Amino acid sequence: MAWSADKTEVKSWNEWDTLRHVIVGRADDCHIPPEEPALDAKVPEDSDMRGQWGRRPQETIDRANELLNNFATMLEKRGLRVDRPHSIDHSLPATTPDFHTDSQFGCMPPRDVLLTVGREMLEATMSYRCRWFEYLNYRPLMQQYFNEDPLFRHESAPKPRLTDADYHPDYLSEKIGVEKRLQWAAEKFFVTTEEEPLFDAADVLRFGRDLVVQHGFTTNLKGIEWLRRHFPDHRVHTVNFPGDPYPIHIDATFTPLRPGLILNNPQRRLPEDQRKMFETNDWEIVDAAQPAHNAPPPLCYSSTWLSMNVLVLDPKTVCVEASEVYQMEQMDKLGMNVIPVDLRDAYAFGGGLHCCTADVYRDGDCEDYFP
Ligand code: ABU
Repeated sequence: MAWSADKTEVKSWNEWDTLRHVIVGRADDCHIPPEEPALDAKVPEDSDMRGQWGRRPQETIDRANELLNNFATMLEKRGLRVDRPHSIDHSLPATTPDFHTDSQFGCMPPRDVLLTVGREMLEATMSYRCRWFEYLNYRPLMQQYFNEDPLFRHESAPKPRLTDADYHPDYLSEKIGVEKRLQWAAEKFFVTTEEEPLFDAADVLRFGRDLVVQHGFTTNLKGIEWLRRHFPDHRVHTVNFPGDPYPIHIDATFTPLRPGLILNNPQRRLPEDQRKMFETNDWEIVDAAQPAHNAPPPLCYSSTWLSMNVLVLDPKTVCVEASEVYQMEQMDKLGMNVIPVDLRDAYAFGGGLHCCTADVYRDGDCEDYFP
């Protein structure tokens, strides 16, 4: 049956089928959290974020919200239904019997927290202490979907304890250096240990029957094993990208655009032995264009490769950040219709166009793209 805006239905099996209903994050009350092990490991040693924490300046929150609101309005004008999170008070500390941190993060970006697989939305374990309660920003929406869609499955992965046993102390030293980080990434030695299952939803890409999951700082092997057991009808593939010294979230590294075509970050190439399933099924893996910027904007956790963090609206249409001229040009050459979206001033709040959204409904069913 065709999708109707009057009826809530949760369903999304992949990253590219026609998007009808989506969540767009908000910058409300976003904080830079105090130092903590896994978050620290992601911040480059020369970053302007080192040693800073507290509520983000109001003018930057307002500007990011302006861009996120414009993005949401543009999607609505194209006929999509857009929902927004309900911000909790992120200035409150996150405290459990096992840890305490003085503030939380925000309700950006939803893609890190919510994983939609078919008719299910799964709240990820998360791996930063400051993000432990972040699912609460989305609970009003989850309750609404549960009330309105009788087939919706609302799931939450086991909340991790996030004691010090979850983090390798080697990553806590003041100066590690990029060379050492690259060596550790090649050895698959990441900041998170195998104490308990950990994953962020943005480490998972959905290809119908197949889920491709990045092993890195925010997702450990036990987290991937948990996903494998949780989705027994899926094939779950572990990937890693040794060229990335700060490996969190797969969506500025590996970007499927449509069946048969994936962009790969040229500095973070998928190793040869992990390409087989794509190559034997005639999928093309193309190097992404260079970012247009030499550095991320101020107080930003992410790399310049948010250039390839795009939102696919359907297999022929893609939203690309408006200043990313090389990425837009490449998309055009690949036969995509490009919608430029101004979002760079919101990058600092946790990411780009893919990060700041979470799928609720896409057309299409669960296909097997790698028979
Ligand atoms: N959340 C995506 C960030 C990835 C990157 O910094 O490249």
